Amino acid sequence: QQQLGPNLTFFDLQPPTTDMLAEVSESLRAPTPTLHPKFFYDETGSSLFDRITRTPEYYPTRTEASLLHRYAGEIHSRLDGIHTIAEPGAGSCEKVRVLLDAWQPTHYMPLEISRECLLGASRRLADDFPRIHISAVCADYCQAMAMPEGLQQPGRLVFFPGSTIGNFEPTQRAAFLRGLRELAGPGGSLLIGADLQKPCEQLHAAYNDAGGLTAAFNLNALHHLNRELDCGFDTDTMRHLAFYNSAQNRIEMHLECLQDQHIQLGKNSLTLSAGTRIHTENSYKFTVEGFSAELVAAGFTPSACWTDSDSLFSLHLACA
Ligand code: AVJ
Repeated sequence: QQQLGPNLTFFDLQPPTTDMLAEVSESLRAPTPTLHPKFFYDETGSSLFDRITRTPEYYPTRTEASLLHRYAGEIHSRLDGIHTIAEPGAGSCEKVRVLLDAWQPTHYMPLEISRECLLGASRRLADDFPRIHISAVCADYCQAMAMPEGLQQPGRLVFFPGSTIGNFEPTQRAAFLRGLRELAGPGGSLLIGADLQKPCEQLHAAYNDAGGLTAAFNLNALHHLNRELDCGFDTDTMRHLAFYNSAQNRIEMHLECLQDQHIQLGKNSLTLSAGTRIHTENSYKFTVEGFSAELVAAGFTPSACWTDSDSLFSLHLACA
C-alpha cells in the first residue's frame, strides 16, 4: 500500500505474470485455434478500439454513455447509502466520470491489471476530483475478486460498463457475475451494461465498419504476437471476419488464413493451412429479460433497467 497523493492510494495485488508463449501455443494448437480477446489491447489496439467507438456504425459506447448521462440522477436516487464505486477493468477510468460528477461519492476504486494504465488514469482522476478518495488496485479482476485489507467498506456499487460481460462464455459469465456480487458485498449493488439483440445487419455493420478499423483491430492481435513472441505472422494473408451467430446470440470475430501460414512459437513451428480460422472474440448479445434472469441466477435482485429509445443497449441495476 502506497500513498501517492492526498487523495490517491495505490494497492499492488501483484497479478501473476502469465506465460504468454505457453498460453498462445496451447490456444493456437487447439482443435479450433483461438486467441483470447485480451491480445487485442496493446497500445495500438487500445487506440484502435477508441477510434472504433467513434465510428458511426459502432453504437454501443455512445449509447451507453448517453444512458449514463441521462439516468445518473435516477440511478443515484435508487442507491441508498452507497459511498464507494468499484470498477473492475477500469482502463482509462473515463466512463465513471459522469457518475463521479453527478454523485460525488467519497471513494472510487478502479481495479486494473495494467499498472501504467492504472497509475496514469488514477493520477488524472485524483487531480480532477480532489474530494474523492481514489484507491487504485492493480489486480487481475478475473482471478482476484477479494479486496485487500483496508478496502472492506461495506455496500459498494460495482460498475461494469461496456458490455464487456458479452466477451464471456455463458458458464464463465455465470461465475464472473457471482464474483461481481462478492465484490459488491452485502448491501452493495451492480451497475452493468449489456448490449442487446437486434437485426443482424446492424450488428454486422458495427463489427465491419466501412473505415476498416475493426479489421485493423482484429489483425492487430497478430502484430502484437509478432512483437512479443516473434511469431512471424504474415498479416497480409490473413483476413478479418465478423458475423452474427444467431444460434448462440453472439458476434464472432475470426482471422482467416488466405494461404498456408507458417508461424514460430518459441522453438516450435506451427502450420495453419489455408482456410484455417483463428477465433479471436465472442461478443454475446442479450435480451433485457434474459440478462435479468442471469443476474437472478447469480444471486442478484434486479432493481431497474434502462434502455435507449431504439433498444440498442441496456443498463441494469441490481442489488447484491
Ligand atoms: C469491448 C468487448 C465490448 O464486444 O463490442 C469492438 C470489443 N470488438 N469491436 C465488443 C469489440 C470489436 C467490444 N467489447
